Amino acid sequence: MIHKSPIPTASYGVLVQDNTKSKMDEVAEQVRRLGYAVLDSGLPKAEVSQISESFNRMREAYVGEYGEARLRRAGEIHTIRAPLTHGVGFTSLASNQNLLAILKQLIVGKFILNQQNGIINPPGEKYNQGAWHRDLPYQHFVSSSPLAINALFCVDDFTLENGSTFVLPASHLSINYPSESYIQRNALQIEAKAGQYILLDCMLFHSGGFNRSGADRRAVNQVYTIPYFKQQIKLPTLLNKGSLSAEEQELFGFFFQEPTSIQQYLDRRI
Ligand SMILES: O=C(O)CCC(=O)C(=O)O
Repeated sequence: MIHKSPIPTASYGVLVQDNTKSKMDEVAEQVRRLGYAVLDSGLPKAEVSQISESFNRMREAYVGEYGEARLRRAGEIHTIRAPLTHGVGFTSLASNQNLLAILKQLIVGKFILNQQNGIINPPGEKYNQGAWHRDLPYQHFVSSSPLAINALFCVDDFTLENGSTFVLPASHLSINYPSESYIQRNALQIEAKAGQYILLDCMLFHSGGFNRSGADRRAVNQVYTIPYFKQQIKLPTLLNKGSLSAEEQELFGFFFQEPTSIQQYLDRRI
């Protein structure tokens, strides 16, 4: 951002101030205040390329399995549900250590992965994420700390041309969806590199942009919530528990499934 004069450093009348000691603290503070920030995954370039290749293979297999016509009818042709249940590479995007460190700062207490989706923003075409929404849709409230965070992993660079994500800064702190004129005056488009996460407080209004480039713009979102929220798809029934660490089992919801009987509830209490 360009300023006409230096940003003042002095203040008065201040009794309480936030402090940051690291880059991670800065990211967390920005998510709390503005509702969005960009976070480095720390993944080497070679791994990001592998994810990019796996993404295309997974997409082909997914469309093969569920059928293009059916996915189009369901408005799902640009989405791949639950990539981590399809095989290689995508579990680690959901349990990335930089990401978990930030989530621990942002969400008070325990959290689980509510959903993971491959998202394709196709060139020159509308798609299902290209409209303003909250990731807790139909919800109108403010909370003092986030109940849900979306971490959108950029498989490709997110650029102004290929429809990188628009946000309405700080809109997670207001109940209503703002007026048309407010949106036009205050929307910002975020740029990020392949291998970075765009973090969004799930109550922040955001929208994918129109892709004017010649290529797909791909991403994998992971939405984390406090465990009181239902998962989009019951992940523990689709994952091999034995292949996951204890931390991943907790993260993917294995310990938070609702008991199916009073007996099971009582057994768990003991
Ligand atoms: O595709 C995008 O830029 C936005 C994705 C999105 O809206 C979401 O993950 O909820």
